[in-house]
Amino acid sequence: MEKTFLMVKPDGVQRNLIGDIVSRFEAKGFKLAGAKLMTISTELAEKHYAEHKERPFFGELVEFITSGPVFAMAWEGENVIATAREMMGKTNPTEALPGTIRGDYGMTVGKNIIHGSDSAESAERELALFFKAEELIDYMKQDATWIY
Ligand code: RTP
Ligand code: MG
Repeated sequence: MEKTFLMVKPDGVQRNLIGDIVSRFEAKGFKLAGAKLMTISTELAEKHYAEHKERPFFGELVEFITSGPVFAMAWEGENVIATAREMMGKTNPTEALPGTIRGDYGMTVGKNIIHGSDSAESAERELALFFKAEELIDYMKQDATWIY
């Protein structure tokens, strides 16, 4: 089954949104495969956001994502990578639709509450950066037959 890497950013943690965000993905029918509260080192932040290294906002981005604890998560389910991105909403919260996480809670592009992998390649790379193999749990959920 497909897996993605999602992370409540430091602003989402400070604004007490971890529970709401976890609830949305649980209620949708996705399965949590791993999660931890952690502080990101500058080295990990630079690796995670390596694709943006040449962008003018790279320094601010790294500074922000390392500025406080984040809630890192691995979620599993059919088409979870693209569906989670839809549930997050557009990168800039001013363009994100109501009903999406960024649309409901975000105000600026720099503090947009949540990160989600944007492709299968990103998901694989980011899950390996943030989780050891043994931190991802493979288990059955009783409600799976009522979802699929
Ligand atoms: P993310 O990687 O954090 O899930 O966000 P995303 O895919 O929706 O957006 P991406 O293009 O990957 O950009 C990464 C993060 O950089 C910040 N950003 N700032 N100042 C700016 O113009 C600007 N553009 C992007 C955002 O916080 C974005 O989430
Ligand atoms: Mg991105």
